[in-house]
Amino acid sequence: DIRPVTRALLSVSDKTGLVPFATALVAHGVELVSTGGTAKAIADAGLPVKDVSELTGFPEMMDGRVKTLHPKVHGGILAIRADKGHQASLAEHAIAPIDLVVVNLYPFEATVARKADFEETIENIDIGGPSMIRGAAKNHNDVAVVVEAADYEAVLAEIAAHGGTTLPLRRKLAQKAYARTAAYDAAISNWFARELKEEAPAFRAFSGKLIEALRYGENPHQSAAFYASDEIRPGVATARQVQGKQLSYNNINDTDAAFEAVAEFHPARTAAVVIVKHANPCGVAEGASLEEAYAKALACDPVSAFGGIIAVNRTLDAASARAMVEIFTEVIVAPDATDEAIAVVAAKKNLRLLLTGGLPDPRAGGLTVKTVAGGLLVQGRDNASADDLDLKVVTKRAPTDRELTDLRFAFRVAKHVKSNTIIYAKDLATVGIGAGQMSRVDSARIAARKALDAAEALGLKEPLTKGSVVASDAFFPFADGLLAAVEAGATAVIQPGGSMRDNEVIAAADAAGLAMVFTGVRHFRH
Ligand code: 93A
Repeated sequence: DIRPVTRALLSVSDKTGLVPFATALVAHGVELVSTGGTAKAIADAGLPVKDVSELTGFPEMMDGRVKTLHPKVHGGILAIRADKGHQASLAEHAIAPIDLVVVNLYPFEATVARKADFEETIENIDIGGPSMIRGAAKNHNDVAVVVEAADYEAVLAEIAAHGGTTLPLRRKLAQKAYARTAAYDAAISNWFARELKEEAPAFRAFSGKLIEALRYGENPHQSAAFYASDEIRPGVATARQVQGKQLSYNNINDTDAAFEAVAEFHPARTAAVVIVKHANPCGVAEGASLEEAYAKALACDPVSAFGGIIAVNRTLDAASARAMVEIFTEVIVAPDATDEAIAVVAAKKNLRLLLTGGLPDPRAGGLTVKTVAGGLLVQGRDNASADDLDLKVVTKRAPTDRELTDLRFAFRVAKHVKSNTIIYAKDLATVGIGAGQMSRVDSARIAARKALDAAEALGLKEPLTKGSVVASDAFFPFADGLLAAVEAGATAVIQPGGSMRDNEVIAAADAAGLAMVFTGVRHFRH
């Protein structure tokens, strides 16, 4: 199943590694055929190369839209070598077989990323390239197809060792080729969907480029891999890992949760820190500095913070890094870090440090995807920001300025905690987080219980929920959840409102002297 390589067609937009690859092919006696720019690059290196127009008898035309779309090219790629009829067609039409197709496509994704205008983006949709790739991959029994420079070496190694390519390599390359054309078309379709502003309702193609295979998934018996999507958003998928061992599936999931949460806090307004454990925040705080914010976030639940993931919204500095390395932490993720902070983290060999180069825009659109048996559930991101809330006071007492600041803070955090969520906050720090309970009352009680534990650990006389504010991700269906918060010492409440029993809940709040505001926005997160 070795197929010698006599003739190769090279047509690449990204010319990385092209000349050394072409040089090696020529050394192995391979005849090269190329499109305009690729042929020029090869000829400039002093190598023999035939222009594709020589093969087709047609010039490249229509601004390059038609260069390789011709039977002389596609016949040479698709002909089955062992088929007598195909051989006869080759002979009849004087078509030379092509044994190796090397194509990388017009940079459509990069064109979108640099926000080119509509016309230019359209022009960067490659037609001839995918056609050759798909043809060569279909005919992988006879033809090898290479869609990225990373595979040049493997092809050369086989030619050197066997005088041609082996079937297993050609099959692997064919698989990769279709992954590439599928991802390419998905990127085009998704760009159209965004241009048409049809977010959730439009059918979206899903595609990803493999970042790396992971050791395992959520549990050791599950396989896993990490893929980059075509969404342009700084985060764990695009981050630079400065140090530490490979991220695990759970690390990636938790780091994402932490970083998306911390991005809710605009760095020009405040320093903020989020500590995450099992995809839920166990401490969130704002402060005058990251160091201060970290201390406040840690105080919320120092027990859970052990082995957690820390996200910060500003450049990580040495003072905060020094505080962070005091306990065992899995990951620190930051937009950036000072050299001094990087040096502090370096002392902890296993601690992973990720730098993203920026914060994602919490108001940006985009989709979330969840698989269900036999289907995909797709929705627009929850991009409602606490900065845009139109708060409505529903109680006799209006919140004080201080309460109001904490209420906004608490609701900002509630968005990033699994439902049912109850958040107690005081002085721009969470003091009790109740997450993921089936009943809202339980969340309120658990959050209060955790605040008691934290107070005990810190040697305080009373829990920090005394005089706190409370946020609920969704309305209180009954007054009981609210009463649990009153019992814990909350003085003000923020919640979406909209329950059939809002009046009961408001009456209970008034009776307890609470101030309550409705957001009209719900933050379910399941
Ligand atoms: O505009 S196209 O869709 N029409 C074609 O016939 C065609 N053939 C190859 N684009 C086409 N290509 C693409 O040209 C390749 O996929 C490659 O990305 C690029 C290489 O052009 P050049 O060799 O001129 O740099």
